[in-house]
Amino acid sequence: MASALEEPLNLAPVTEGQNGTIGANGTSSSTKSQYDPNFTDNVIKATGPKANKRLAQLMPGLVRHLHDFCRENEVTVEEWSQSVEFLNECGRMSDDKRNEGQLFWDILGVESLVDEITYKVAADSGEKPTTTAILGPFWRPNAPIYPMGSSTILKDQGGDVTHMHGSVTDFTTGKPITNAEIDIWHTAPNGLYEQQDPEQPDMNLRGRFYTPDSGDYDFYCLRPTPYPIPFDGPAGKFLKLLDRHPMRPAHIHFIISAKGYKPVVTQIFDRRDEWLGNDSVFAVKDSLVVDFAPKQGDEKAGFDLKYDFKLVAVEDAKNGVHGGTEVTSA
Ligand code: MBD
Ligand code: FE
Repeated sequence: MASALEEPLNLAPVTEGQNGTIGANGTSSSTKSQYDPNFTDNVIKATGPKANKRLAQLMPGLVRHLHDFCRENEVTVEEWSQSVEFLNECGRMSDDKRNEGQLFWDILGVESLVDEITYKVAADSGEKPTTTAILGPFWRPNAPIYPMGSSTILKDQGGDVTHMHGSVTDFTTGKPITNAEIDIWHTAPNGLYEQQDPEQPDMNLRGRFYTPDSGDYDFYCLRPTPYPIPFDGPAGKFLKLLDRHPMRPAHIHFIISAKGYKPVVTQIFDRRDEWLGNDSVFAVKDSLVVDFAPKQGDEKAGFDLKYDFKLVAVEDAKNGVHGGTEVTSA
């Protein structure tokens, strides 16, 4: 074929649908479809042979769903512009203390869904259901490292001090796991994480603990408080437009990790919480609901919570053992 430069400029009409840009689009009587029937396929076909493999696998479905969605709902340019502004607003609002993009996916249930997909039990494995839960937008890296038995409470703001304890063991063998990291974070009684609240000391109500040979752990934290997810940004506006509330049931977040084991990201929920069945980010799972027991004889804590974490070794996970942590009540 001669090089394009040597050819005379060809301003003849492009064949219908050739580039996906000129087509029926409601003007041609040659097709029953209201829109260019080749448009979506042309967008999908634009992906080249050296594309990232996973993206090449994902994009046809994503483009098809998106295009069908726009066609089925007759989305207008004005509406689409609002979605662009919404995304940009999420971005502008986000920094190292605020993650509006994640919050948006959370209120649509998408983080919870991919959490379920990631950790789902193979239908025929017969293993106990996993009890992971979503990370959420408020985890911070490098929480302070404390010795066992210490408290994550850096400032007295009231609330019910809880002595939390239990063990970290291998899900398959039942053996204790040494040097497992327990990373915990939760809100203050005013319903704010420390990075949302200038009144709280940096890293308040966060901490990391490492298990000794016994695999046992214990520390002091607060019995958590139900709280509204931040609704001063686009995610909040979205909730209002959908006539939805922003409340999350009281919860404590954890990441449990140990060398050679699949890390577990999870949350536990207080059984007494009125929002348990109505979480604005859809993260509650039955097996993560726990009972705080009144505690006697400990002047530091009014409540006791026992919780055992069971991790699956990476090797066992490869062999089809799924599962993460499992509750053993006090
Ligand atoms: C949170 O505190 C949270 O844990 C999740 C998952 C989403 C929004 C706020
Ligand atoms: Fe949270």
